[in-house]
Order: sequence, then structure tokens, then C-alpha cells
Amino acid sequence: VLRCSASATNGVMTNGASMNGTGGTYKYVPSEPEPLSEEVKALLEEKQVDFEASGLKYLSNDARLRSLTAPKSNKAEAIKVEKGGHRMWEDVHDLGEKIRSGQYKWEDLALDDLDVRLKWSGLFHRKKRAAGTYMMRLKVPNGELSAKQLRWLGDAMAHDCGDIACGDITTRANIQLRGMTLETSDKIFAGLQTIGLSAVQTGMDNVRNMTGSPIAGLDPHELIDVRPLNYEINDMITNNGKGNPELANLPRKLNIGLSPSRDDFPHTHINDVGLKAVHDPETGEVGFNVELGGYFSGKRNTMSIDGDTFLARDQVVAYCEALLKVFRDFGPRGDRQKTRLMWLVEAMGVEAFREKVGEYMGGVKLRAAVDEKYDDVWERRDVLGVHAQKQEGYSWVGACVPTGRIFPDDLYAFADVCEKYGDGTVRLTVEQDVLFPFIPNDKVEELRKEPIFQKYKIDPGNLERGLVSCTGAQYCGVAIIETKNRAMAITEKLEQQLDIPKKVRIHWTGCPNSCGQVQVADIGLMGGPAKIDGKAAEGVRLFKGGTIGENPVLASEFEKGTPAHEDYLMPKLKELLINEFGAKEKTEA
Ligand code: SRM
Ligand code: SF4
Repeated sequence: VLRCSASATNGVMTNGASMNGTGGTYKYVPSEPEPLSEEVKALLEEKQVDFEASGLKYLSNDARLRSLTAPKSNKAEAIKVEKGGHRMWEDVHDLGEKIRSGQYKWEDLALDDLDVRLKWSGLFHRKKRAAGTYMMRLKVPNGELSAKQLRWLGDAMAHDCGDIACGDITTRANIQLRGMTLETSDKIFAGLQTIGLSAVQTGMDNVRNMTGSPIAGLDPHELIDVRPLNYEINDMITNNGKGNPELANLPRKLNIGLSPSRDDFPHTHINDVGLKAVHDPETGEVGFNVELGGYFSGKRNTMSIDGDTFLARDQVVAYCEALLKVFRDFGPRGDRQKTRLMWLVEAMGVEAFREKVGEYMGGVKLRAAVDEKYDDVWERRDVLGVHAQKQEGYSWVGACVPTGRIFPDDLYAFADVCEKYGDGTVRLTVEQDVLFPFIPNDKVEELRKEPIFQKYKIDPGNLERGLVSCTGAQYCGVAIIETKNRAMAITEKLEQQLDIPKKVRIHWTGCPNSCGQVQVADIGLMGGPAKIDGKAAEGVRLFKGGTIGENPVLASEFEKGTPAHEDYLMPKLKELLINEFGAKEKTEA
């Protein structure tokens, strides 16, 4: 039985009335866990598992069995069996206090808690690159933040993140803070709640940040403002940011994106669950067609397939909750490379999957997808620069944050600018940029003169405006190459040397996990092995041809083993830009 009520209004939000963080729309009533089957009881006993401490409580008996018998190679299941990641929500509260009072050092913590389970509380140990420090990943539904939240995050970064003291706008329009230690992480974890934000369920086998449209509520072309839905779904998944133990042991991560326009700003095709706004031909109301199973990983990269389901607006939150429970209870837990949602949908078949989710919604007969056809061609819009909003007299202004790397002073400046000129909020994009909504048209010229826009340009060059990069080797332990700094340096040089007639979207990613989404790019660079004079060197695998928006196509790999050193990469990228994107060498004046 589902307990979520879809209560928020479906209206266009007005200036100053936007919601940030967790709106607190969800009423959490714990479900009755399925009584243990004899088979599960026997296995618990044989393996000496403490059921109450484990992450098995809310799983179906079938899922418990799959978890208990997962192969040794799937270490995540063993770790969750021993102790559920959700237990860290309690532990994290007094961790800092115990370390501050000298009761123990961070190194004394059990390794699996330190390196794995803390990810349920948003804390990612940067063991390989900066041992003892953590990256904290938040949830920023629909990428919307208020000035108050920006300042709070700026302070946390400046005062509690040591020498590293920086952060990122991520490829899920989210924020990560870097450099904190466990000594102060409890204060940040608790403090986030006071400003309507949260870091729970942001890593490991949980749902990632809810993405939507960065211009939701402002856009003359959107069918629906998806922010209320994104907030409600986020509240349901995280129990209003406090943590939802029933959805904290999925077979794997899961991404959800809601697209309200033909632009498909959140790239629904690469989300496990993509909801695309369409008109219901029966009622004329706006609802959503469902796409399922898109994902990238080291072993498989696939676009989503048609989920052949149409949802009325008021079914969306309940559908997502039911789908997550179906994934939890029926999803594979064997080979970890085969546990994303696509594997379950393929095994069940689209129709049976739709029926099962309907059953979990309390016996709802879900409708098949509706056909929405357009005669014209729609090009995905670039949201950087100055654009008229649907509210007369106002524009949103988008500024480019190359590769998304941010520092405390940037957050303070964003807060000051959005308060001085706009509605006191900003929007983050999956391209790692920032937008300022509700700028009165007669203030745009004055806003342009603000110092922050010298650093983060409103009218960037044609490469800078399309640049996206994952974290890479500076902080990410699995990276094969350094990405962000290299991407910025090479982009600058290319723009100095070439005239590039149109925007080219170049994505960098440090390893095959593709957090930097090279498969959606015009040109993609993925960290890989290479050799220079017979010696191992940092290298890239090159991709091209990704298209986004309507009828997307994934980029394909066309070359491997190119050394990532500038001397090799610059000529290669110049050749590509000249031959395939109309770039020309700049002539000396
Ligand atoms: Fe990712 C793991 C960073 C978006 C696919 N990702 C990681 C870790 C946690 C690995 C680690 O422990 O170090 C990286 C943390 C590095 C760090 O210090 O920041 C990491 N992923 C990121 C971010 C920060 C990249 C960025 O610079 O923006 C993005 C955070 C998004 C967020 O706010 O939640 C990020 N990761 C993605 C995306 C893009 C997306 O969601 O559209 C993907 C591909 C799409 C997908 O998941 O299907 C992605 N990340 C992965 C994978 C491969 C998943 C798989 O099924 O195998 C891993 C590895 C894993 O989960 O085992 C991974
Ligand atoms: Fe790290 Fe690889 Fe993801 Fe880049 S793509 S952040 S290197 S896991």
C-alpha cells in the first residue's frame, strides 16, 4: 500500500514563490515488513546475520534471498547484509562529537563504514587522492537553490572543508562539497536539514538527484512546471530529507529525470526512468510518457526504451514510489554489472513491468503511452545568455561555469546577484552552469557589469559554453586521467587559436563510468590507456556524434589510445573542429 500523497499544486510559480530543497510534502508511515520465510530464516542463521541491523528488513523474501546469496564479487550486497547503509544516518550524528572529544580517530572506524556506508549519508571518502577527507554530495531537486542556501553552503565550504574548500556543480545539476573531515561532517549533515537540504541517499544503491528543467516555471515553451513534482518525488525518496529506510537498499543506483519540453533538458534518454511531458488526448491535460532503462557504466551504455506507459500528473509520485519498490523487490542482485533497472525491465518485459508497478500502486491499471507527434523540427535550446521568460518584463540570465568547479566566493556572489536583481534563487544545469531567473529586463545591463560575470561569462565562447567534465583524477580515486583542469586549459587554447562558428559540446570523463556523459556529446573524451614512446601515459578514447533533445543519438567511439598530453590532443581536436564543425585557424592580425 502506498502512502504518498501528491499534494503540491500544479501551478506556475510566481516571482519569489519557488520551493527549495525538501518541501516536506511526504508523510512517512513505516510499512509492515514481509514476515521472514523459513528459507530466509535458515540463511540468516547459517550466515549469522543480525536481521535488525541489516539492510534486509524492507525487502521481499525473494530479494532477501538474492541479497544473501549474491556472488562474492558483489561486495555491495555483502556489506548491506552485514549492516544497512541507512544505519549511518544515526551513526553520523555523533561521529564528529566522538572524534572531537578524542574518543576515537577517524581511522578507527570500521573500513566498510568509512569507505562505503557513509555514502548513504552523502559522505564519499576520497581515500586515494586525499585520505581522511570527504566529498559530500547533496540533493538539489531540479537544481534550484535559494540565496540563503548558497550562503550556507559557501560558509560550510569556507570553514569546514579545510585547504581543499571547493565544490562542484554536477552533471545532475547538483552540488558536491569537497575537503571536509569526519570531525565536522556531523555539523554539516545536521545543518543541511535546517536550510531544507539534505545529503541522505546520495551514493551507493540509492536514487540520485532529481533532474528536470533549469527554466521550469520561466519557460514559454514548457508544458508543465516540473518543480513541484521533483520536490514531491525527492521528499518521498528521502522521507523529507531525513532518510527513507524502505528505499535505501535498491539493487543499484537509479536516476530519474522529468522533461517538460521538447528540449529534454535532463537527458531523459540516459536516465533509468525518464518522464516526458505530453498531452493526454482524452482530456487535453498534461501527463507523462515513461521511458525506462537508460544508463551508462563501464560495461554497458544504453539509451532508455519506450516504457509504454502514460501517467496522469497525479499518478507520477505514486508511480515512482511503486517502481522503486518493484526494482527493490524484483531487481537482480547477482553480477553487479547487470543490476541496473534495464536488466529487470528486459527480464520482465515492458508490459509485465507496467502491470507489476500498477499492482504496487494498489491495483491501478496503468494506461499505455500516448502518441504525441510534431510536424516541425525542434532544436534543443541553449539556456546560457539572456532569454525572455514567460512572465512579461523578466528574463533569465545563464552564466557558464566551465566544468562546474566552484569556490566559496562564487557561492556568495551567486547569492548576492540573485537577491539584488532576481527572485533570490538560482538554477543549476546538467551542463554544470548557473542561471539567474526573474531579472527585470531593464536591469540586465547593470547585472552584466557584476564582477562574477567576468569569471563566469554570460556570453562565453563556442567551446566554453558546451564544456562538461567529470571530477577526474584530482579527487576521484577511479579516474584514469585528470579531466577538469586539463579540459579548461585545452578549451582556452583552442578558442585562442580557432574561429569556431557554432557551439560544440565537448564532454570529458575520467574513466568508462562516464559521469561526464561522453556519449551525449558532439565530441567526447574518455580516460583510457595510451603510450608515448612505448611508455604508459595518460590517454583518451575519442567519441563523436552524440545528439540531444528530440530523437537523441549516442556518440560512438572512433579512436583509442590517443595520449592526453596537449602536444597530441591539441592537433587531434583542431583537426576534428576544422573538418567537422567548420572551425578555421585564426589569422594573425
Ligand atoms: Fe558518477 C561513480 C562522480 C554523474 C555513472 N561518480 C562515481 C563516483 C562516486 C566514484 C567515486 O567513488 O569516486 C564519483 C565521485 C567523484 C568525485 O569525487 O566527485 C562520481 N558522477 C559523479 C559526478 C560528480 C560527476 C561530475 O563531475 O558531475 C556526478 C554526480 C551526479 C550527482 O549529482 O549525483 C556523476 N555518474 C554520473 C552520471 C551522469 C548522469 O547521471 O547523468 C553517470 C552515468 C549515468 C548513469 O549512472 O547511468 C555516472 N558514476 C557512474 C558510475 C557507473 C554506474 C554503473 O551502473 O556502473 C559509477 C560507478 C558506480 O556507481 O559503481 C559512478
Ligand atoms: Fe570518477 Fe570516472 Fe566518474 Fe570521472 S567518470 S568522476 S573519473 S568515476
